[in-house]
Amino acid sequence: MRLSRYFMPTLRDAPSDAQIVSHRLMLRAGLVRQVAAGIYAWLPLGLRVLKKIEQIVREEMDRAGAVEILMPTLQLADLWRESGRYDDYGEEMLRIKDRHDRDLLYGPTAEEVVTDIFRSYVRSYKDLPKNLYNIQWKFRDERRPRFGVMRGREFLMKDAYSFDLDEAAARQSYNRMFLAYLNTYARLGLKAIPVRADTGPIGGDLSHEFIILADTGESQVFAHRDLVEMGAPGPDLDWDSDLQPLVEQRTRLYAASDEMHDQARFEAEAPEDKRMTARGIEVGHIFYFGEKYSRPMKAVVAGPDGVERPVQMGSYGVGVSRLVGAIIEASHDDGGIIWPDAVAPFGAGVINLRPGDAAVDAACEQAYAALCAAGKDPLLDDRDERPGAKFAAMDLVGLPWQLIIGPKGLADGTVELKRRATGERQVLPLDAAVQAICA
Ligand code: 5CA
Repeated sequence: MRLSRYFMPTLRDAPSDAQIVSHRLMLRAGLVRQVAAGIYAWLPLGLRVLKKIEQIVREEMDRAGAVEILMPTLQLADLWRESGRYDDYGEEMLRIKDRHDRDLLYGPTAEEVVTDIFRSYVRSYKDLPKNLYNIQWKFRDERRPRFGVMRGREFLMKDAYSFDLDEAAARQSYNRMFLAYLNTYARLGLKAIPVRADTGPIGGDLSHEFIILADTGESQVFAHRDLVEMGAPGPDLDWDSDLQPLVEQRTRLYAASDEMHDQARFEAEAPEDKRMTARGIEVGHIFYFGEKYSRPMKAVVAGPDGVERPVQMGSYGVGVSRLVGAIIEASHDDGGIIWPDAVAPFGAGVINLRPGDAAVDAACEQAYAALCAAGKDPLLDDRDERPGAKFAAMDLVGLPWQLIIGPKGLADGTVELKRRATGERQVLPLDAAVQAICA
């Protein structure tokens, strides 16, 4: 992409109401634009990051055996009356009437819709297990939308729903999602801690939140330090094997968010030097709730004995749009964002220090073509701007590599290559610089 033709409206200063660094940087780097309180338009750079996160989440869901569908944002109130949640949900639910005076709502989650889909087609244990997920916008009329996309009213969520014949099978489905989440966050360059959690309005009795550590996080976490150091299981899991030992390894050590915290247990289970208390951002939440929806909504399956019973369900959410902010909270410096390679909006920035200079233009075009051919998706800053402004913009938007090409270096046959994360700079021939980016 050539910046002269792109739309990347960077700002020198962030609006003063942006309280946390990720929100300020998202506005300054031109990732999003607020349309109404807690409702954002995604600008080209932000959309690229959102799509990359979405794709990683999708690949890890698919790997763990979940199947993608797409449910609508608008739902019928009648389905929620069946589950009994229509009246319980309260003011967070955005309620709408259509021209026929039917009650609709903008879905805050989709247990009812997916249960209705399931019960329409599946009747037998032979079709189980099933896990259906979608990546779709949700709306919750939060009392205090804040921190930009981190606590929005409209936000993008990946929500998966598992269906099993009995509790043991449902536990296996839960474990699959538990481990798939750890792999997902690891690919996003994040260290997420699974903590025991309250189930809230989703209901049920087994639940974990996935929290990444950040000082600005809304959640308080209490955890055994060894858990923080424990890695993700990795993609080469046999997803059909017994996953309980891997999950137990990660749930044995104390970890809880504020609502579930028990100080006496924490002190008994973690020696003092291993006790970590920190703030964090909830980037995922998984629930096992058994028959909470299947029983009232009559989603039943026949077992091998021919007897029908309510299907056992769980639901599994990832805050896809929240992750954009969360990743920035975890990875930035005074100059701006530092994108992990996996989600960077472009693989490298090429800075033309003197547009109009034939030799510099030619070298930039050569680098741009080579990086395109290698699939590195470069962003070429070919604008007629001062070098200082170009450096600042490139640091702000945080692409992993900067390839800086100017007349002085070219006279010696060299360009400059900067790694955004470390600030490390190398002076080397153009080909070698392109190779280093592609390595
Ligand atoms: N039905 C379940 C799981 S599918 C559910 O709705 N879970 S949830 O309420 O915990 O939401 C899932 C994830 O969405 C949260 O972990 C969080 O990362 C994200 N999320 C929730 N509310 C917001 C919000 N207001 N803005 C941005 N992200 C949010």
